[in-house]
Amino acid sequence: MQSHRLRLDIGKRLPQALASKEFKPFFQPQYSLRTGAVLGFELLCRWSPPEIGFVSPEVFISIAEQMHLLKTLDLELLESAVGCIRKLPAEVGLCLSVNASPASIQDSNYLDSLLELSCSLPNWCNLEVEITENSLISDGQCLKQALIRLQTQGVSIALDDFGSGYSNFGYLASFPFEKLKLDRTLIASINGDTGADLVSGVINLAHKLGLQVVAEGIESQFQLDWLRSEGCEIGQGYYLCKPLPQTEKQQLVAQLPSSMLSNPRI
Ligand code: G
Ligand code: MN
Repeated sequence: MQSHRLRLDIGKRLPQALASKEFKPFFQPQYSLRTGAVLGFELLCRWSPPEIGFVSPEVFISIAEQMHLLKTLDLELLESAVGCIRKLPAEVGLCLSVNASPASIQDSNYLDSLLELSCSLPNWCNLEVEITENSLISDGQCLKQALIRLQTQGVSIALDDFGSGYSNFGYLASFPFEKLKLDRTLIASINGDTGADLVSGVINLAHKLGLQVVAEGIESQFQLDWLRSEGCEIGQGYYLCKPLPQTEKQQLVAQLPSSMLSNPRI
């Protein structure tokens, strides 16, 4: 009952929150597990209205989707992120990863706006779109066309949360993915033998198909060392770095390229 009430409150607040730009971009660094260098950032949305407090993105994103406000939210977030990225020193080559909902991706107006924003990124920053594996089930063909259009315009595509739903190996070869992101539940499972064998197999399979592997949700040195030994190329997670707000990131930016570009834990 309480959560129903909360959803109603959030729904009422959402349009105003969007208009007054209360949704803030956060950036979680993604590191090369070979060199420790920052390769890019995943763009995450955070919202803490004063009268409600922190609202989990899972909650407000599903409400925004129901209210048909998710495309606007996604694009506004990307627009602020592009502003942040443009402040970074030009010599770094980075990737900006954004989570896109399948409904948004299949809307040609959204796709046009996304491509326009991607053109306003500095030329040393590539845009990458993350699509969750669950989204492929509903309308695969239409989504595939949209992803091919993005790819031909220079946007790379990553398959997100792999291993969290009904993972279908067929998708790996038939969609234009460049990266496979292992879901954090898979990373949490590598402490056990069965989990480790499974994840090792998935990493090998991805490599056979020419995909780079990104581990999300790395939370310990054990997981980090194991993933490096298995040849996983890219990692992100609280153990390496929490998502950074714009202001904190700007301080980090001041330290570029030396300390920010290298994670001492790797
Ligand atoms: O579905 P997707 O992978 O895009 O989700 C990203 C979410 O995961 C973000 O909300 C982010 O805060 C969270 N996250 C990032 N790193 C970690 C981590 O190491 N552990 C956990 N539990 N969550 C994480
Ligand atoms: Mn993601």
